[in-house]
Amino acid sequence: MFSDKKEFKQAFSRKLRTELGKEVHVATDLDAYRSLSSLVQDEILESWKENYEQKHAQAPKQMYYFSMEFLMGRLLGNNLLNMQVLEMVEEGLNELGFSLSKIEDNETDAGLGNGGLGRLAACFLDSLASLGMAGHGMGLRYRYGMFDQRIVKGHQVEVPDLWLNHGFAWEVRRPEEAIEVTFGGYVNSKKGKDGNLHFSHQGYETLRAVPYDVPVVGYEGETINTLRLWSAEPSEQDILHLAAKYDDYHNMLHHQRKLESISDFLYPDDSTEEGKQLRLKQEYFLVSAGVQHAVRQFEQQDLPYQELPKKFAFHINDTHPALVIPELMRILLDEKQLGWKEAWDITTAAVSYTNHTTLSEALETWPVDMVRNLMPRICMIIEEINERFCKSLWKSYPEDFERIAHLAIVADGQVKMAHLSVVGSHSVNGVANLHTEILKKREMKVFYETFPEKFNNKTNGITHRRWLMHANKPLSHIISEAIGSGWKENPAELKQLMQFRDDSVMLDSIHRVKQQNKEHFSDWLYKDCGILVDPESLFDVHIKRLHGYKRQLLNALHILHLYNEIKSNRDFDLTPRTFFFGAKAAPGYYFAKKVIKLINTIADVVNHDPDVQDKLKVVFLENYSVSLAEKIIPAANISEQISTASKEASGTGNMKLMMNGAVTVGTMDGANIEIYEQVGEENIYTFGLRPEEVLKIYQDGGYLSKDVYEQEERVRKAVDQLVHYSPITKGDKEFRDIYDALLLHNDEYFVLKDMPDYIRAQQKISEDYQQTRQWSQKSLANIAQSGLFSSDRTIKEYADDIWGLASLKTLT
Ligand code: 4GP
Repeated sequence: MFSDKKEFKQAFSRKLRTELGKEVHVATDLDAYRSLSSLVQDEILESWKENYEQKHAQAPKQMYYFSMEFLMGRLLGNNLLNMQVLEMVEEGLNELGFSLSKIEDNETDAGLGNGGLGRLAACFLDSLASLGMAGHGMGLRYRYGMFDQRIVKGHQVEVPDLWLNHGFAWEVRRPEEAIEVTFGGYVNSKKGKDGNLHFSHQGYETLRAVPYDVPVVGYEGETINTLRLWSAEPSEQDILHLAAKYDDYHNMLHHQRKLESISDFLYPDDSTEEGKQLRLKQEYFLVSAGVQHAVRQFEQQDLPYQELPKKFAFHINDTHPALVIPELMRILLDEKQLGWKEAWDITTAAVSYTNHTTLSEALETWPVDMVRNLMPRICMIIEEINERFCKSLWKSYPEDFERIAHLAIVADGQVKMAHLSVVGSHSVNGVANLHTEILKKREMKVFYETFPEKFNNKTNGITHRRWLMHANKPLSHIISEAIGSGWKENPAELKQLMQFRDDSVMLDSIHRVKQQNKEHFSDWLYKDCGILVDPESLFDVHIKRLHGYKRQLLNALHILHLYNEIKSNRDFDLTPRTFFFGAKAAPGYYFAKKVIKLINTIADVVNHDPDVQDKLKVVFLENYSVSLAEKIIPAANISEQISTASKEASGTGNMKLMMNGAVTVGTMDGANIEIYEQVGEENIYTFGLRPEEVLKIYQDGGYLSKDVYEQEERVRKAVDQLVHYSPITKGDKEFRDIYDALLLHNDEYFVLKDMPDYIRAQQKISEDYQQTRQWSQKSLANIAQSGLFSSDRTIKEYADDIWGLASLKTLT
């Protein structure tokens, strides 16, 4: 890497000249981004291969993290940080007349994910590399990532994400490592000399999976892992086939285009199963390419296949890549001629599975016929896994028909992917204590009784490098001044900040930095989005996917309640507050889109009402993304984590906000509970039904939301504004469906039930925020206790308990 600033400036200016033909004084920020990223990538490439050959080849074991989503965000800043040249580069650029943050704003987010699950995968990659572990990502190179969200007249409009338009600086195409993936056709069986049946797949179509490798640079640049993204291309062999099959050139092109479209786009649904054939094809495409690649790598070591699980671990991020199980079986059985038991032992020892949600609508199932048509041999293997599994159950639980029917992998014409994942792996984990308990005691109760040893918890985490060191440099700075910089390597050391609980200088610094961050964010918001907010107001932040259970509607109704109070009482005492929302709704999720419209309508009314003056402001941030999160999180005072208890598996936004000194208002759900345990009740605002209460009410068939509506005037007044003539409806019926969901359909997510207690918690926040010193103490406690939620901790647990993965740092 450039050894000093002078060298960097020379190299950067040279890049501008040789790649873009520009001199520094005429270069735009986009030019600067292109040159800088290319320069950094050159540096990474220098050590990437060497890194691989020297370290990974001798690595005792490698782990592949299979995921349909990797929500990476921007990579420039992160790479500079991890290569430890960020400050030097920033200074050098300043001297040349550039601002690094403006340059960074020219990088398009790599948005190859929907939300929590995809971003978790990205944090995990950062931790794996930073801990020096050989853990790589296996994903798809979607041509279009998560859609761009535009707000037009208050409505969400989806626009394709053209993230590759300026090229992706960090990828390396490796056509020489392409792999053939087959679809369709039929299976022939023949009795072999050994007396066993042998299967061969014939009459299929072939697709070429071409890998694009993205280096994942660990902290201090010592380890560089790989995120391998597969792209679908026609196979040359198949082009000849097609040419023979079609006499019309256009028909042939059309067919070919259809094949390639497999990696065209990411399904934009969070926590909801789409059930579309193309999605199943995507899943198999990723899995088949990835597993074939791994087996080839293993074969270079010249070991018996039985050793495979000692050398490779395959982790499946939710059930989407569950076909890893039958695909590995297929290779071992049909290509390597192993017997069933041997192949099965290898497969189950190599595969582990994480569940990310208990929402029933997210449970993946596929019609057996669809699986058979697309992947006939895979389907046969799944059926055989099912048959053998059911037989073994019968042996252990004779005549327990109920259990067998409950656990079967194939039933009612459907393949149940969660069942396949549990049966075909050696470890099943949830993502927060509560979530894992719910899996064990409810959602997967019978599986847990059958295989108790497989179940374990791994509470999620986030990378403190991106979310604190990079996103919030001023805060990182004061932390290091107070406790030294050991926390960067070992975030548990953040706890030492607790010594400063009563230190006025420290508390003032915490307050000042938050204030500066709010001003900085407000400036950006004004300059880039034309939205004016008051940085003196309390910044209340609700950022996540839009979903019924995440209850943005509860927040919106509370704002309506505050508005009503202000309107009915001019002297209503309210701490001035700016409510920020950032959320994308799945394009087909009608209710979620209505809520977006409602929030924008409320914003329009509240922000233009002179009676409100500076007391309330509502901002819906368009196109919420990783890079937008990095901007707003350091500026947040309040973190809204208000899901219906028991529904949010873990949450990770809650951890990012906490780490940046925001105080949570939340239900006892997911990882909020663990945050509560860390910070203590004086540093978090909890409210609402507890998970066991929610689960009990569901069991009893729900509650009568009308009762709350009738008894609670504040609730009634807010809800009525959705349908009565009001500034919100202006006589329109637009929000009738929301009203009906709350009252007619009995409020599935307990919005009304929890609203009075939410109002109470919010009132308390308004009062407490006035006490600056005490508030800074809460903020400090949140930062100090956030070390547990570093993904380094999570990854160490996965590595020790599930993957058997060691750090390569010890090998140097
Ligand atoms: C999410 C969960 O909803 C969230 O609670 C959790 O923190 C995150 O996974 C990571 O574990 N689930 C999804 C999904 O994103 O698509 O199911």
